[in-house]
Amino acid sequence: NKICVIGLGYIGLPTSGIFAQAGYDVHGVDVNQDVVDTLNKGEIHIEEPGLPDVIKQAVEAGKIITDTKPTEADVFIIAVPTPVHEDHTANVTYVEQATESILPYVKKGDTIIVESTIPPRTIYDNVAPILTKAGWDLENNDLYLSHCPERVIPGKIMTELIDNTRIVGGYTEEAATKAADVYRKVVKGEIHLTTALTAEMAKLMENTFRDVNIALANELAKIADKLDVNAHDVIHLANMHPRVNLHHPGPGVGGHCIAVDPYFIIEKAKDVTPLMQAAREINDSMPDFVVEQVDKLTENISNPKVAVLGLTYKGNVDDVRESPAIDIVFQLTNSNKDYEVFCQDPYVKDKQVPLKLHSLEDALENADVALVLADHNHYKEMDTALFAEYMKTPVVFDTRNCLPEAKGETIIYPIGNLSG
Ligand code: SAJ
Repeated sequence: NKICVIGLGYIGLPTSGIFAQAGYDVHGVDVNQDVVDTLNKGEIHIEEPGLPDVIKQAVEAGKIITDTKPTEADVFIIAVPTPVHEDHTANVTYVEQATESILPYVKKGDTIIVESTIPPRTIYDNVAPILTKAGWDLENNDLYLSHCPERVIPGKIMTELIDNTRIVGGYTEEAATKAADVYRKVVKGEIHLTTALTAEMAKLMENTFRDVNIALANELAKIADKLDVNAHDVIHLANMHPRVNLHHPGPGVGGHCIAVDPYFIIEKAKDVTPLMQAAREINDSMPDFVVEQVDKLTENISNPKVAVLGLTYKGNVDDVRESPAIDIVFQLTNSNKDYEVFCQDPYVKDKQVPLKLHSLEDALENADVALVLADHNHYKEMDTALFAEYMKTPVVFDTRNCLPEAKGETIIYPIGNLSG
């Protein structure tokens, strides 16, 4: 059995690894020659716990071969990105190009699965027409086309790929059955069969649910600032109710999923999505709110030195894409308050960001304020005595509510309430 995986990023590469482990011959495809060369050496170009060993073993055993072009296979999995245009509409070009790229290689009876996150109706309106134009009769299952959205969380991809439930949305019922058979070989979680359109919407609603709930928590942080109440105490107590699960406020929603996916619904239903649109605005406004709070904390200080701890979009990952922390750093450095900003992040390497990175001690040394923007375990387990030891004034603004209790003279402010 042969699988051809198109797109070897955060989803395609782990998926290739897991199918190779299950005994499949995997032909991985990436348009980037450097990625192909790296993988054929048994090395990897992304960071994800557990992934390097799986890929190394599979490449050494000849179970994964990588190329810039697809090849004949029984199953094709498309896992390419769907970025957004400036106007927030989805760019499905890569999905369309990936579909076109397999046309010379597909044969009757093959299974084609799109895992990329796509706006509702993309399978029917964009992907299927490419295949039907090439002469394949999808209604009669010449090819089995389906959408099986990925739902794994960065940092835990290798376990979630196996344990999570999967939604398998077929172009036809038979297509869903075929795709489910493919995943049954590797997935321990339940597999639910539905239509391609329902699968598209279910995936998008999962991330939208989270975006809207985070917006509610962020709005609470702003209310807390106005009414002088601690938002985290409110959340902690409200969540003791059996049917309440308030999310956590923070410096904004980053990453390439939650901050993007609601737009895929909004673009198809602009008039009836005021809640989703407001949630996006609220979450996008958080970097401004954080900068305003830093302004307040440094009100009487000229040329304040700010130590920024954490640049990634969330804790314990190395991903800085769409990270609100980067936005905050640039707002501070470009502000007319002459901030001196020293950034530190245990996961981020110099070449990933157009910023100079420092050690924790150098960042804190003589700083007026420390600003925590990612909830890395390093900070959760940090000795808070370090703040008083290195900083000029041990004032800490923990936008993630992740630090242990303050020791000595250190004051730790939560997001939304500068009176603590
Ligand atoms: N965040 C908050 N407050 C919270 C929770 C999260 O501010 O209470 C922030 C995070 O710090 C981060 C952003 O939201 O900046 C998103 O982080 P996340 O951990 O919620 O999600 P992602 O983007 O890493 O992964 C999500 C997951 N979706 C859901 O949990 C519904 C994952 O399962 C999906 O596979 C992934 O999107 C995707 O690829 O779509």
